[in-house]
Amino acid sequence: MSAARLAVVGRNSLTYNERVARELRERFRSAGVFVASVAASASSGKTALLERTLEALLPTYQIAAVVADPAGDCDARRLARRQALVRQITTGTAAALDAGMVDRVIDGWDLEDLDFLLIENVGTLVGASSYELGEDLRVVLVSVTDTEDTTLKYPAIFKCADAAVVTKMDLADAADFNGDASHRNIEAVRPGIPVFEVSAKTGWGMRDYLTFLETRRLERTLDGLGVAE
Ligand SMILES: Nc1nc2c(ncn2[C@@H]2O[C@H](COP(=O)(O)OP(=O)(O)OP(=O)(O)O)[C@@H](O)[C@H]2O)c(=O)[nH]1
Ligand SMILES: [Mg+2]
Repeated sequence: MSAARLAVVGRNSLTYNERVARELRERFRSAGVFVASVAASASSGKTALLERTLEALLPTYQIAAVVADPAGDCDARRLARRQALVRQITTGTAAALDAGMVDRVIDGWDLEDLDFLLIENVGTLVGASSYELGEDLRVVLVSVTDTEDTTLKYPAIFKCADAAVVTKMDLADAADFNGDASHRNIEAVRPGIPVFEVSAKTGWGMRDYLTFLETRRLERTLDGLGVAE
């Protein structure tokens, strides 16, 4: 295929994704469901963060989760133990989720019944930023076992994120994690982004992150109702 043809295909597929994402966003808004996606490299703690989130919020809210992996349904089975609605997307060789995959996997769900829809993207820092999924909030994770330079090496995913979560804080000392450098690098790439430090294992730091999620959902609801600031 020629370079020109490739460029056209690339542009068309992006336009298609933007259209599907816009339709999804309108459906989510009119149903009143707040949608947050989580992206990060493999094994950085995305599913563990979702498990903790479900554990804390399920007594109060109706929550569904969509998880994506190249193969298998391990993550869906982990989350299903929390009694939430869960579906797995198997992406095969696709680098990341796109809006069409989300659209298909939520088929049949009554969105009006949901307060939150949580989406775990495929474990990669490359490509997960390419496609909007109609979400209200994009959360990017970085683990203390990653290098503090991760943000500088993979800026695209941080530039389009609304919040950053540093995970596995219980391992910070063992991993010789340099929190100042990590925060400095995140701030350099995405100035002003809220940064949360958590341990999904112990629950440390989860309160601030969960309060943030709830607040963003409430703000979105009030915006929809036209309630002035
Ligand atoms: N010590 C510690 N381990 C954690 C924490 N969060 C996750 N882990 C461990 O890190 C490993 C990966 O966690 P997952 O939650 O599966 O990570 P993931 O990002 O969903 O992984 P993929 O979906 O495969 O990309 C597991 O062994 C978890 O038990 C944490 O806060 N502290
Ligand atoms: Mg996972």
